[in-house]
Amino acid sequence: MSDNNGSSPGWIDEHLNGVRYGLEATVIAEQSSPYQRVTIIDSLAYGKGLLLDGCWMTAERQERHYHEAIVHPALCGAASIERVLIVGGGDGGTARECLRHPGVQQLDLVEIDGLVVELCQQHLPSIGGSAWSDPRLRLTVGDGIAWVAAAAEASYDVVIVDGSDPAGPAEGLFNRSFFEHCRRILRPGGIFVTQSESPEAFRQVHIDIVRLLRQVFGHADPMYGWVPMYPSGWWSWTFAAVDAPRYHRPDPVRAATVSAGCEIWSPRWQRGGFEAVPASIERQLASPEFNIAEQG
Ligand code: SPD
Repeated sequence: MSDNNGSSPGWIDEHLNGVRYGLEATVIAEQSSPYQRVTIIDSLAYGKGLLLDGCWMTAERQERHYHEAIVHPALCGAASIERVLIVGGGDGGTARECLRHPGVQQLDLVEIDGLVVELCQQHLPSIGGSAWSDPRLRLTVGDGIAWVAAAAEASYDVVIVDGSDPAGPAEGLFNRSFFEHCRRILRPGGIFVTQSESPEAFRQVHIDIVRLLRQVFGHADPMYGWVPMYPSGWWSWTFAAVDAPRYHRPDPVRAATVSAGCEIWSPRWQRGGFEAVPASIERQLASPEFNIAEQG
């Protein structure tokens, strides 16, 4: 990433595998926590934004691509949505979208890095919006992996993992043991979802996540969309359930409640996102050889 903290904008880039993804912007705050470097920028194209360890996380004028996509297929599909857990999501955007559903009675948000919450509340208040003052939100600064391991069996209707890439503090959010605990704490009819990286820029990571979730939950399907500031811009979220892939069937009343206020998500957009599995990934996920080779 460029060290651009002057008064005039310069290029700020995430570098990945020989490609850089950049915005013309000014750094307005940068601090290190025990977990990572937290950077807030002000960009010409997308407004203020957040990077963690030099990787793009969110920005005011495109965060809806990500937050609407990770929330509404789960919140519209689960049998009940009274109790919802978000692991990560310290910018507040996922919480804001969850709390647009009147059926949510308690939303636990467990973010490991208090500095992310602090800087986002200070510099990016529109992303969390009214979520930060909503009495249904219970914010805990702590380890989401330990939270999930300690949570009672069948205690959440929806579990949302809004972490960063599988390196650094988010690494433990992508393994079998974590996913098994997430399955254990889901109520019958519940839905799990995690951001599952880019089918282009993180292809193998993406495939491994989908495959592992299918093994652990029984049903798991990736939904594809776009987050223009992320590597390649092409992104995915993978939804999982034990009893049935109920994330494919949005409840019409819940969908109608939120869809008029959405910029990206609608039941139709969601159908397209689940259908848009690239042919080679569909073959790879279906291949018995691939699944045997990947086990162990
Ligand atoms: N490569 C970036 C992946 C980031 C996923 N989480 C973003 C946080 C937005 N709430």
